[in-house]
Amino acid sequence: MTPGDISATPLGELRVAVVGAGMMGADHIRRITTRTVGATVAAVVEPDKARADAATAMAPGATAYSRIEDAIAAGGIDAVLIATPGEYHEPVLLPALKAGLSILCEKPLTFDAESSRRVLEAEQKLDRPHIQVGFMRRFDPEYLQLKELIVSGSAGALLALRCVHRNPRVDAFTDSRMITDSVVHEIDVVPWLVGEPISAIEVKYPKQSSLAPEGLRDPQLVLLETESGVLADVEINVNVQFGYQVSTDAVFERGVAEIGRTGGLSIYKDGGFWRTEHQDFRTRFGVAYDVEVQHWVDAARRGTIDGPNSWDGYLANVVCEAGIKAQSIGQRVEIKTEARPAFYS
Ligand code: ISE
Repeated sequence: MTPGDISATPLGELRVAVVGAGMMGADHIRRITTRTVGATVAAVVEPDKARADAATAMAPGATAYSRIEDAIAAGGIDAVLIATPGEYHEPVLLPALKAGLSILCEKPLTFDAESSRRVLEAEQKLDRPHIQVGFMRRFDPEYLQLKELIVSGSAGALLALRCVHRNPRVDAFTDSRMITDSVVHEIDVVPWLVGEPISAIEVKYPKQSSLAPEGLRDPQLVLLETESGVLADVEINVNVQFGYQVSTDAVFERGVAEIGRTGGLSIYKDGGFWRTEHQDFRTRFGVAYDVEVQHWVDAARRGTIDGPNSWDGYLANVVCEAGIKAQSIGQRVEIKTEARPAFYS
């Protein structure tokens, strides 16, 4: 059996190597093992033995490796799902591309725009895009409905987006990670919703939370401008303690739409109202992740991808870099739009 030859498996199932078995990797392993149709976790690449053991216990039949090169050399995998932190993506992407495997890479594509360019170059040596980037919001039912509303024009033209992105707490976070790890989601989803690229970014600092770790400016207000002047303000606020919230209000000429009021159980009791809230992205975007992975698996079995590609990942990194510059100089930074190569159209 050779890598990428899915006909070699008895059921034609996509044999996936999950790279990184931390919080997100473990979640994807559970997803593929219990809910995704047409795929199986054949390998887990994780240097930490305790995590690797826990992961293979969830995925019977999966072999543990500590390096992607060893998993590829052993054969028996058709695809790679990369769920390590962004700075470790490039060393996995390059050998996986060389082996011609289908790839789902968690966001961000890589750590910065320069490393993303190296990945694009390697991918373009192949016959077609092999990398789908894990911007899962594009698969969230409410984001999809909002996009439909924008495209339909039934509430008039879209004027502004008011985005809220709140995490209960973070440990090792820096100002730049606020952009590259968190706001990167809005940096991807805003142009996708609006249908045009981001042309400028600016960062403002409200009164600071005493709950933020030393050295982190939290919250931040990130302003994204698209080419025709739609302004998206993003409140990124990562130590709110009470829960995980991602919502967007869209302001149209003749209406307003809201998405993301998705907490769970509501209780009216003792003269009051109480509602539970998500605690992290695994539940808030659980459906989106399920749909995303299923789309990726179905597409990989057909020899294609079905979702944001590495050009989208690269563009997001270009905007992230402008955002980091905007943080440091305290000014609005303009972004030049690059034409999408035909390979990624
Ligand atoms: C995390 O890595 C994610 O991707 C979450 O969606 C985001 O809300 C969080 O801020 C990131 O740290």
